[in-house]
Amino acid sequence: MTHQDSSTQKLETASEQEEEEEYCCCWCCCCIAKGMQSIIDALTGGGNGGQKRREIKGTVVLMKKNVLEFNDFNASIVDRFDELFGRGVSLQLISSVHGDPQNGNKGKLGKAAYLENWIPTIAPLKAGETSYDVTFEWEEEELGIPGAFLIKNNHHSEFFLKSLTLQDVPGEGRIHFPCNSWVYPAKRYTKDRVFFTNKSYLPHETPLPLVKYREEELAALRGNGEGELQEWDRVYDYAYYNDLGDPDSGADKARPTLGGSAEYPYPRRGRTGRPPSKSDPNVESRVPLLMSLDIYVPRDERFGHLKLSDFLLNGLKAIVQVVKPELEALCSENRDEFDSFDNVLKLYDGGVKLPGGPTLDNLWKDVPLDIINAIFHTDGERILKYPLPEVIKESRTAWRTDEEFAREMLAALNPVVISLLREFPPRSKLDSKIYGNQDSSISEEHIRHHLNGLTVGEAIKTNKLFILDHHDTLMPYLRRINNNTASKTYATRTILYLQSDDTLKPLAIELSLPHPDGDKFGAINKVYTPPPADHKEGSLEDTIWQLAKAYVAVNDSGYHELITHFLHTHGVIEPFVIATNRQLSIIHPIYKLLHPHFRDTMNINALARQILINGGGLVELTLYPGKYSMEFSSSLYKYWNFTEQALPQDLKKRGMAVPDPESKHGLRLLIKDYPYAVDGLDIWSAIRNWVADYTSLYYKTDEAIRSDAELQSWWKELVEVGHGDKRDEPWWPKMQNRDELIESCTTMIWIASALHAATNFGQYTYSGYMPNRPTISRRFMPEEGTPEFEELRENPERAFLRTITARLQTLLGISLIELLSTHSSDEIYLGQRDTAEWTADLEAAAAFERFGKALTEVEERIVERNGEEQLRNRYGPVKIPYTLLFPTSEAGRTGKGIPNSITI
Ligand SMILES: *[C@@H]1O[C@H](CO)[C@@H](O)[C@H](O)[C@H]1NC(C)=O
Ligand SMILES: *[C@@H]1O[C@H](CO)[C@@H](O)[C@H](O)[C@H]1NC(C)=O
Ligand SMILES: CC(=O)N[C@H]1CO[C@H](CO)[C@@H](O)[C@@H]1O
Ligand SMILES: [Fe+2]
Repeated sequence: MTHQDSSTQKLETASEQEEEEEYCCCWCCCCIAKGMQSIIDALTGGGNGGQKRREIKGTVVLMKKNVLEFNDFNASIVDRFDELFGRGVSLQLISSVHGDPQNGNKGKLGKAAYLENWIPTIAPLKAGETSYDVTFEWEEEELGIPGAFLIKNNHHSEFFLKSLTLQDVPGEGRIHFPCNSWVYPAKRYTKDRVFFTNKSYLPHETPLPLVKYREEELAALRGNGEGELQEWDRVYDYAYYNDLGDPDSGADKARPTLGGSAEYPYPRRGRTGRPPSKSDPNVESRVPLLMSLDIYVPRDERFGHLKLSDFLLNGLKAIVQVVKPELEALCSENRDEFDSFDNVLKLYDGGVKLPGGPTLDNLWKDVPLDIINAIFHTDGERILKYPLPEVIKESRTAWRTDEEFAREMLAALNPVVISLLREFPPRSKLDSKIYGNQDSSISEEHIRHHLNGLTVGEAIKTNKLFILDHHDTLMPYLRRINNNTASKTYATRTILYLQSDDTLKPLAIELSLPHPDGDKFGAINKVYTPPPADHKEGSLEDTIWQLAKAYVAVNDSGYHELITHFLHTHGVIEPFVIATNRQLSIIHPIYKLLHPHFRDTMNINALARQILINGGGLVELTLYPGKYSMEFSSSLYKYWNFTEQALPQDLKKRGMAVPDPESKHGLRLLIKDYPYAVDGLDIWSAIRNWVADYTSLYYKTDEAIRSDAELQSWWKELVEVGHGDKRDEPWWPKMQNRDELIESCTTMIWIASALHAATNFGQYTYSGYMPNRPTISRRFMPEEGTPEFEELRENPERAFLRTITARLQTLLGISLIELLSTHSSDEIYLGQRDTAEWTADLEAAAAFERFGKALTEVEERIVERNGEEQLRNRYGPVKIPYTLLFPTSEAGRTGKGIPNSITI
């Protein structure tokens, strides 16, 4: 502790004592005393030797705790009891002009003021905000213009402080302080809570009296790295994913720690500081599942809004606590199989009757019935009803066509893997010393007659061949998955041909297994081709081809959930959330730019670690890599490249676009009707223009970037700690100029908003009907001469359904994705903010308004394109328009809408 720090502390103690003396036993006494004082002041010309003393009127907006928590009856009783005694909330303005030399030149403090008209609410459980008047005494000459304020909560329970607004500040007019923070009783903090106005300052431009407050606030948010963090803590810190397993419950529940090793690299998550497990000191103990979903996240990361918290928490709780055991009981009672597609369709017509019974009845107690009813469309009868997924709304069979199979690689949930085929046959990048020959066995003979007379060489040269390549990523895991889980699956390669109408036609599917004698013998490949054009539906050839496509879909759906969705959006963003809050002050312009894109992300990720991606969680239960799911996700982080997450870079890398100055956005798409890319580039450009406009207001030169100490610490920590396992990658931007700042912030915003939306909100649309995108395959392609092969011939539907995801996993899986595909009613979409007063800078606000307009124009273009019949990939045989990158949405499961951040 420096000398200066200790003197500061002494002074603070002194000022606290002063306040104690002023403290009155009840509100009324205070009011009377204060009123008397102002009368005396008025009579004597002010209490301070003729100083010009003014009153500044202000309004505080806050929400009380019980408004958000229906069931927290204890809190509301204590709260009301407390109000009778009139303990207060005190506020002190802080000067932005005059420092106190005796207090480290920190801005001088005004006199404490108290909330007035704190009227006990008549209906204390009603949701919403309440406003309170507050009147500050302010010695204009001595204090100048306020730039921040201190607040102390002397109540027993916390409240959510939304904002303070001052009217008629001399020389300034209106001043707004956005707060959006939970303020706990004063004893929870070592320093009083401080809030700043909505002005932005680069670090060196901060008014001197505010500098110390700025630094202290960041230090408080960084914490000291020690101890278990508590509900009221606001500390942002890093940890490995060492909380997924539960070794105390047995060796089969243990999972490797992800992050911090070359073997299992992973992005960091938020630290909770929970004690280690008993069996392994390097593994964090878990919160017992049935007790609570209360995992520490910094207080203001916890859902501060009613709708999402109710909806998501209760929804997940209901799935794990009620639906899962019910379904397990049900599926063990009956056989765990669907026998026909009709049988599957009954899910959506009649629903699933849950067995109930005394043991199960008990489970329902914890989750309010109205919530279960609302979320699972039950009606008290314990029938789970699922809405009809869009993919089978128009036609019950269109999903099985080759055109739809291929189209979903361009316009459905996982449109980010398909790439241009540059060499034939496709070669593997796996190390042949370890994996032997992993090159493809697809030959010219397999595909030649589908190329409209072109040779394979000519088709490659004219950019007509594409590939969905799920070979190299999976092969190293395949032996373990097939041997140690219930899954029986393949690594896959699918070759597609681009037809003149811009649709893709699958020409060959290769299914590969590791060699039974060992990796070094290479892969065992089998190639399947579509049945002849005159084939009969349900014929043997047709069934085999449908199964081959199903294995591809299985592979793709695992990749989608674990890599595209969780790792590439949820997982990689969390370190940005942490680094930003630790290193960029809330008054830093880049903090203001990025903060909306971090809303709720730490919280949903904490829930995910608790019940989705944990050992034995819903992800392991419903996806084919089973207990290797997160390990597999970690193995793919090795290939993650931040700069490549920029959409234009991603498209170029996959060969889906080439630079072309003549084309819109400077890129020519090789498949013109590639809905994800077409709409995505419009959104990308809108974000980039906004980021460039906004940052240019604050950084006039590249030097300004280099000399911004907070910005430099932010980036350094993000790279070296947050993504520390990849700190030595050469591609990290060095954050030395404005271009790097613009490109990096655009990429971050893109990942958190559009990329996540494109891969998240169509989940039920396409996967709600499991045969379209099965998540598990339970047996291999039947070989001729086996009973399974006979079944394939005799009863193709049953054979298909016995191969893909079983009934229990299907029901659980679609319950989950239905929840995850839904927007809560208080979602905030790209181009929107929770308050118009997020910044005091008029130019920044105007730039933001232009961003909103640009997005509205993007919406119009999307609607137009969806109306153009020749753009066949936007609808496909299933007739689902491509809306996943349509910026706004209503609440509910709409298949559109780009929330600012990853909230679900
Ligand atoms: C296959 O599984 C068995 C039993 O789970 C195990 O003993 C064996 O080591 C596994 N082999 C491979 C190659 O993973
Ligand atoms: C990372 O991505 C950038 C941009 O696409 C690319 O230029 C670079 O080669 C990539 N680096 C690696 C190591 O993959
Ligand atoms: C989980 C998953 O989807 N696995 C694989 C699907 O196929 C590709 C290509 O080999 C792999 O990279 C994925 O890992
Ligand atoms: Fe998500």
